[in-house]
Amino acid sequence: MLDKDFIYESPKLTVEALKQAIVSKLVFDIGRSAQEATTRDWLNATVYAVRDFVAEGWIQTVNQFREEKTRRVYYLSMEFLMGRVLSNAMLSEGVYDTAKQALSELGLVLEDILEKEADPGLGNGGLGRLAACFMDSIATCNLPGMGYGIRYEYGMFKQTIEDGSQVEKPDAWIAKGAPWEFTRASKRYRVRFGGNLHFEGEKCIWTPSEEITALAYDNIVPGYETKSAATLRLWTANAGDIFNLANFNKGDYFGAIEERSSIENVSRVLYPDDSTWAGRELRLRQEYFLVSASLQDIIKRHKKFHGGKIANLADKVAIHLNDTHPALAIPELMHILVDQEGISWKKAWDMTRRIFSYTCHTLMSEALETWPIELMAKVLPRHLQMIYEINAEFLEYVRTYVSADVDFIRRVSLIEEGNQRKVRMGWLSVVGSHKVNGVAEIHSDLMVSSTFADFAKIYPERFTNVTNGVTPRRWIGVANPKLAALFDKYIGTEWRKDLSQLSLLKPYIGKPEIIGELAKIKFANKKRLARYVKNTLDIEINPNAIFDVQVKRIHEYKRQILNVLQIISRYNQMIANPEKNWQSRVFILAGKAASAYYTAKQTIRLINDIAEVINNDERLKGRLKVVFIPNYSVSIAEIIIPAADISEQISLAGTEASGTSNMKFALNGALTLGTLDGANVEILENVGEDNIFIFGNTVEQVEELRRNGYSPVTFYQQDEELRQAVDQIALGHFSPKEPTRYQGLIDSLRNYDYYQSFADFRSYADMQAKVDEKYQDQAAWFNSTLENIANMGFFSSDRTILEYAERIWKIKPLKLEN
Ligand code: B1N
Repeated sequence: MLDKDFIYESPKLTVEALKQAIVSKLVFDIGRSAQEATTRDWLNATVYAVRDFVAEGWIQTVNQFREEKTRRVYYLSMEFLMGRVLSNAMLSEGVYDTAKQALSELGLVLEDILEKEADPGLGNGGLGRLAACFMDSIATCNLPGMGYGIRYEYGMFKQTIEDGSQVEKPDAWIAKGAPWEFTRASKRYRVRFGGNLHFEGEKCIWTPSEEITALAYDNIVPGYETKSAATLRLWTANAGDIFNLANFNKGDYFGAIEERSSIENVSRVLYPDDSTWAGRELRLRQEYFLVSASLQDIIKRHKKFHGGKIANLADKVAIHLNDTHPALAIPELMHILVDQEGISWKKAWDMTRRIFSYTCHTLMSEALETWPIELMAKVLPRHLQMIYEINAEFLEYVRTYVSADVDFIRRVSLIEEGNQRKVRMGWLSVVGSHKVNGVAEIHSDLMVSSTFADFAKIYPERFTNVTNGVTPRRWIGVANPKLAALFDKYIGTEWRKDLSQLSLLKPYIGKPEIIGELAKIKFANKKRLARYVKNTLDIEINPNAIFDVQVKRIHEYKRQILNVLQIISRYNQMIANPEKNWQSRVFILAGKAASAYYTAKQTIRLINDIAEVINNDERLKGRLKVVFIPNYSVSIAEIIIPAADISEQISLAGTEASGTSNMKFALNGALTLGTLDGANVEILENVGEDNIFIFGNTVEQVEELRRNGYSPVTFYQQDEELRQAVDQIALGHFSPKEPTRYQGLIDSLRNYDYYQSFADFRSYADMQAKVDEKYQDQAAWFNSTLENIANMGFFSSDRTILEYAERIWKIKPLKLEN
């Protein structure tokens, strides 16, 4: 028996010790000899060895939280886009070089092994990656917090390009083995759906008709240079031994088994929609599955720590909703408190509102979740009933204290009336939370002046801003080791945990030595990307050209099409004036389109079509290239972002809530070419207008154009270069085998252009010319790069998470025992 106070002290990890650990894992855990082991076997053996090392601090953190009975936060998210784990974990634990040496002595190359690791794509884009950066920051800042999500068997699809078009392939990431996770066989909860309700007096009794088991898988998220580690708990649906008894009794063996597989569908696949919303029954089930399993787990843990008491739940627990996707947690908690714990409605509602907070990530109307009443009545009858009750009480409050105006009441009701009545999940999230935040200043301002304007009247103190951030450990440490080494040399190593220290680089601005080193690092990273492009696409790109990069989900509001129009116009000018001293450029684009999003898929095809024509036009002498890199993902971002000179952030003002790639690029020394949208506005404030290329209409100008009846065709007629580019696409210049391929796309632009690409075209093209000009003066360029880096400290996700901790969750970093 171990003494309760026994703390395991690991010996200093030497190369020899790690070597032995890896070989021992290989033989005893994987069952292979060194002679027969594949690279994947070595990867798994290395993971197991490093995992042991991380697990030790993790167990200690978990115990300490338990003993201190501290208030903690639970981050509920349908997406966690964690990326590969091994190199980040080794850097966090300070064993990267040790591992490299140990593997080398075993005759292996660490980089080859790292390349074998699966990149779990359990998220779509910015929202999921933000959740991953937050987990990293929670761990590094020693915050008492834990993430809850779904362990999708198939994450984001793999994108391949066939004949220029996107083709989706399933990503069976678990099939290759998931060596990082711990299966928690004892953590299983029943999640119930369907059935009906009856009342016994005041009491509402729900008799569900279906049941699924949720099984827990834990992922350790190591903190940087701290023993602390956070837990990300992901749920898998398991039919267990629960079958539809009625079917069995009817002798319907097959029906009972069939049901089992339909039940397990709940955690089968991630919905590939970003900033839009697919109102399908399976998605509703997924959302409830996450919520129900997580709340049961949270409450069970709370009771265990607090002598079975639930009355103090709101003092000890904060739950955060990552967008409205887990908003069913609000009626679910009410259901638990009122129906199961017998707490009065009033008390339960008060607790619920103190517990929840909610982040709104988009104002795009097509992303706002609303569930049809009939669907909710079928899948979650008790929750619908709860929502009705919450709504009745809320509307009564509004009528009494805010406004009795019928129109106002209709607008704020949690139930949308009309042909089909629907539950408004955004409204529910606002009403059930004590704080609601947007993700960049401009977005938070728009949130209270547009989408939530009525609610800002009802609850003015509820709305706030917390600007997004990114973790420097992954986005510099892992992705750009050369830049990390440069920082270490000039300002020491603390920037990894306190990014504001990047400002210590300011005295070096204008100093040729550091400028030269920065240029060298950028060049090396560009060569690394050029190698990747050569290997995957067999396209040669010149690392002396400007690498101009737009990588993100393909979406009309992000305006990849504006980039395409500008590339075509540049191409035309180069052909028209071949003798001019053109600055070489490589336009690099990447990103996935939702599988049902036709226009986005057409955009990918168009990019590949223009790439085909441009890359093969010898008149350009290689001075212009266009590359679409397939399957954009966290691991590919790690190669692309450090190699960029220009970061394209060109969404229509007022549409991109924040953006986070804009932050990653600027931190890695790319200059932003962007609109006054999302966090671009704050990047401008931090880096200064001489070090960023801002163009395009402001939110006010965009709105004015809309009000006055925006007419894209006017811009088209007035701008010859724009007109030529548009006409070429329309007439099949880039799709000679199918000249009408882009007819629909172009008609829609000429007639509607909802995201006003035509209106911003001229200022965009002019700003691109300024980019060329500035690049001529390499010293000035890299000085701006350094100005960017030195002023980007604000954009660490550590700053973001500490703001949430202090202002929203009211939790404190833990002082760790040694
Ligand atoms: O969230 C990011 C922001 O930086 C981006 O600007 C924003 O577009 C992104 C439905 C979404 N908003 N909404 C989503 C994702 C999946 C889904 O099913 C909506 N993603 C964002 C982080 O704040």
